Amino acid sequence: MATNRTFTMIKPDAVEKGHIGGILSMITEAGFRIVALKLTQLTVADAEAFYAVHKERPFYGELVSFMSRGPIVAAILEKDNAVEDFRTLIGATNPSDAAEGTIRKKYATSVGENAVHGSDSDENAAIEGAFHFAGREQF
Ligand code: DAT
Ligand code: MG
Repeated sequence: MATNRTFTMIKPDAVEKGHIGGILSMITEAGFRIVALKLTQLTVADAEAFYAVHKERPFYGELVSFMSRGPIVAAILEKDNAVEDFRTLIGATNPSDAAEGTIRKKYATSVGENAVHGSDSDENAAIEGAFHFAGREQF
């Protein structure tokens, strides 16, 4: 069953470059409501677990060290058709393939450091959101 929430992270590259405000503006201007929000940092173990599905891929080590190297912004977003519409808003994984008007087109610098995460299914959105936010932190 489709739900109306997704989970996102503004990744360490975008936080380091000062793009938190710009990215949150694109998100809210696209019609998403922020229902949970925090600045936090993934431990190496958190990043390994979050990206466990990629553990056999050659870029896994680099991905884990990148995602744990500095603060991220974690958020839960609400909108009709949230998961799919947010994937459209962020654009392709590789910013050189990302469409005009997408967050990755504007802010990402490489396939490895691509500014934002967006959940790929309703099930993962629920798991990823619950990892970061207690029920009383979700509005
Ligand atoms: P997405 O973040 O668009 O869902 P994904 O789930 O396939 O993409 O991969 C997760 C992250 O792993 C991605 O945001 C960046 C990194 N990654 C994926 N493919 C990569 C590659 N070929 N080289 C380096 N990093 C890669
Ligand atoms: Mg993915």
